[in-house]
Formats: sequence, C-alpha cells, structure tokens
Amino acid sequence: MKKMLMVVGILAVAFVAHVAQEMRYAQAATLTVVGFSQVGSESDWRIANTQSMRRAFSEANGFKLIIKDAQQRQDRQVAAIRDFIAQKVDFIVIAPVTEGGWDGALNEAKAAGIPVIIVDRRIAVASDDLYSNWVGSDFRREGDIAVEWMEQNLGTDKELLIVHLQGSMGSSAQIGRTDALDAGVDKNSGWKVVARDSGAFSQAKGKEVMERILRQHPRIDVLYAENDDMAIGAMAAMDEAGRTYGLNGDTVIISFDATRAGLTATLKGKIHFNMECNPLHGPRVKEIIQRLKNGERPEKYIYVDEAAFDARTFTQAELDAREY
Ligand code: GZL
Repeated sequence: MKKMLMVVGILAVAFVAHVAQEMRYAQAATLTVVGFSQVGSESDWRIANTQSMRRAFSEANGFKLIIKDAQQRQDRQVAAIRDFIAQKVDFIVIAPVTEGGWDGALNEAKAAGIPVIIVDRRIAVASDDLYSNWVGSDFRREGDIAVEWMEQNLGTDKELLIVHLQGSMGSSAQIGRTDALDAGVDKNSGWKVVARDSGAFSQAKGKEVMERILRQHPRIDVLYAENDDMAIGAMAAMDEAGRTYGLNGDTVIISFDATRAGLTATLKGKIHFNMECNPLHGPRVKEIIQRLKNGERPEKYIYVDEAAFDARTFTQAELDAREY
C-alpha cells in the first residue's frame, strides 16, 4: 500500500511539473521578442536609458528583451542586428552610436520583414523607410538653449574663453550640441573656443582631456561639456589643479543630460547650467511597438520632453522628485 501511495505521489509531482513547463512554453510563445542594440554603458545617461528599456520590455508586460551592449563600437551593433535577424525577433530597436553606416544591416532587417525602431541619436540612411519610427532628443535645440543661457547670463559683448569637451564624435548628440556652440561663437565676436577635444561622453576621458587643457590654459571662463560624465571628470581635474568653478569660481560650467549626478553638482552650485537629455525612452518605444502590432502607424518622429536647470534656482525638492 505504502509503495502504491509513493508511486501515485511521484506521478502527481511529475504531472504538475509537466503542466507548469507547458504553461511556461505557452507563455514564452506569446511573448513579443525585442532585440535591443545598445551603444554601451559609457555614462549615467546610458545606464538610465538601458534601465528604462528593461522596465518597459519586461516579461510581465508581455515581452522578451534581448539586449546587446556594443561598447560604443558600430561593428558590434551591426553584428547584433544580424544576430537578431537570425533569431527571427519580432522587433529590432537600435540606439545608434553614430549617424552613418546603417544601410546594409537595415536592408537585411527589411528583407527579413523585421520592423526597426531607432532611439536616442539619429541615423543617416539612403531612405527613411529603412526604419519605422524614431524616439529621441533634438540635440541642436538642447545646445541652442544652453547658448541662449550663456548669452543672457554671461554676456554677448565681452570676451569669453571657452573650453569645449565634445561627446563621441559623429554621434548626433555631439553634432547638435557642437553646432549650437559654433553658431553662438559665430554670432558673438568676443566668444573664443580656446580648446576643443572629445571626452567620448565618459568621466575618465573627460578628466584626462581636461588635465591636458588645464596645463595649457591658465584662464578658462566657460567649460561647455556635452554631458555630465565629462563635466564631472573635468571638475575632478580642476580640483587636482587647484582651479575654481561654479557659482563662486573662475569657470562657469555648462553641461548636458541632467543625470542625478549632474543635477547633484548643479544643486551644489558646481555646474551652473544643466540641459536635460531625457533617457526614458522605454515607455514610448513600448507604446510604438504595441501600436505597430495593432496595425497602426504611429507618428514617425517622437521627441522627448526636456527641461533646463540653473544652479541659482534648482532645489533639493526638484532633485528628489526626479525619476532618474
Ligand atoms: C544623448 C545620448 C548621449 C548622452 C551621453 O541622447 O546619446 O550619449 O548625452 C550618452 O551621456 O553617453
């Protein structure tokens, strides 16, 4: 009798395990598979962007998300796209490291019938039909707002010696923010860019570049850093060199992204002006994919909302209220 009960128990457990497995298979079969080619993890902005995508494309929301980190190399992004095609994902999302070089991989995705959505930076391709939608920022507008703040608060009729830390060269974030500063320098004859170099949007490289510039330039009126990570690296270099910055220092710091670290420095009066670059693309991309699945055609270009922050008015309460 005992043996009989044991056999029945074992069979019952096996049956339950089998049903659970079948349910998992059935659920997996209904998940929408999204392949996401991410630039890398070079900055706090990028990490917030990845987290936003992970939250949006969770299994609870009906998705299986495959993320591939390209470590800022386009060849690795192209390989990731080809891998997604081989895996027959339902959608491909790309955060492109640079603007050029996407036609081949996107033509292959098109031939495979897989819709492609671009997030964050822009791409330059022979035909915009190679991607269905784009979600991101207007980088030139970000730079224009920063330059307008400089004109209003630093003056247009005086000499300004400007150091310019650029982001990853060829990225639309770098192109837009650089073009805005160039336009400001062309417009205001007293403004001079005395040093310009790329810190690749990273804190380490920003510090390294600023260390060299500090040795060559005893006077720096403005540091125009194209993201917070480079601004924070540059501040570390200025601290080590005994140079002052911020509300009560010799150098005014202009930065972009408005990450938590960047806004903390703004709250402390170290970064004077910070232009937000919103990384929270996950919910917007999820909505686009859900509408595409419903046969709708969402607006092709969707710009995220972005604000500007001035150290003289920014508050702890505002910082506490922010999502990232
Ligand atoms: C901007 C984004 C940039 C951020 C940097 O949308 O592409 O890349 O400004 C990030 O912090 O590395």
